[in-house]
Amino acid sequence: MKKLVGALAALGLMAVALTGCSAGGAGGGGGDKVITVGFAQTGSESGWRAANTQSMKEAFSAKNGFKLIFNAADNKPENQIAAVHSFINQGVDAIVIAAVVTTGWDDVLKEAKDAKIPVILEDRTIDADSSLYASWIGDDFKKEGETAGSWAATTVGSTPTNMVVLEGTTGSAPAIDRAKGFSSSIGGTSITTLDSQTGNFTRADGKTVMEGFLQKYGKKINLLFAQNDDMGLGALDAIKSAGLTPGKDIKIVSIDGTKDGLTALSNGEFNYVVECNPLLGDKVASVVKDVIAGKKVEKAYTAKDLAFDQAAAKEALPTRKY
Ligand code: GYE
Repeated sequence: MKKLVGALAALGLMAVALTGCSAGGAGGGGGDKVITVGFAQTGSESGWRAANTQSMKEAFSAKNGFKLIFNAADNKPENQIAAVHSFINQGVDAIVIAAVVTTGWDDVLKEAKDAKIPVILEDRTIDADSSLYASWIGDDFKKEGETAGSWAATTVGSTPTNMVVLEGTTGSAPAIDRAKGFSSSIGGTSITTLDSQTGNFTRADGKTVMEGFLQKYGKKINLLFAQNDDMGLGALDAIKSAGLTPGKDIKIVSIDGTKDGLTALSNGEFNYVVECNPLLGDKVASVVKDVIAGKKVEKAYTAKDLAFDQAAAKEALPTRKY
């Protein structure tokens, strides 16, 4: 169960630092049979996603013994289920899924199980029974939300503060879990949520939704929680067009830690950024090889995430990989 995965990850029982992990068993073709993997990616909504796709393509390369069948679902759950069906029909050796939403997976995962094709989840968790997939490799979204919320609580929580929230894709694990984590951290503070709406993890929608918030609430808004960098970056345009100064009139906290997000932070337009590591490819490839070789793998591998204030962003930017 997703809840179990979350609980175990929260307890740190299965915490594994992915940074610096080699691909383990994923190195070299060495005469082994080529492993055909179908990867059902969400789409191409954000800078985080671009980095994740690149990391996956590099890890699942021919050089590493793979044939990758890549599908991007344009963030439509029905497209993604269709892609997984097609992977099953093609008889791939393993299926990797970055699930658009947490729900609706049982039937197609049972089909994969009947066809004896192992499923590995990367990035996003799902609600299906954990017997339907071999492993999950990703980040602790609830903790990211908690970290962002703790910053807000410490920085502005003791004075009356009106917050607006740009949520990620409705029904996605990061949108659900980041909201939960953030709320738990700001409980008992003077932060009030004026409004919370989805911006679908994209810059364009972040901008449009922020324009709407500004029309409705104007200068009342003191704080923006953007559930990813891209929506926060889109919101910058809306805030500047409204004649306000981002980072000052409206403080901004976001999650991901992309180069663009950290640049906005180092310029003082964002105030705090919590990292979500997208470079999961090597670990996922190594787990896929182990599963296919019949080796025992953990049910969950959680990446370690940092958090940045302005000084930390300036220090990190010159060597930032994504
Ligand atoms: O934060 C966002 C992306 O699932 C963690 O999806 C990922 C999220 C990430 O579109 O930018």
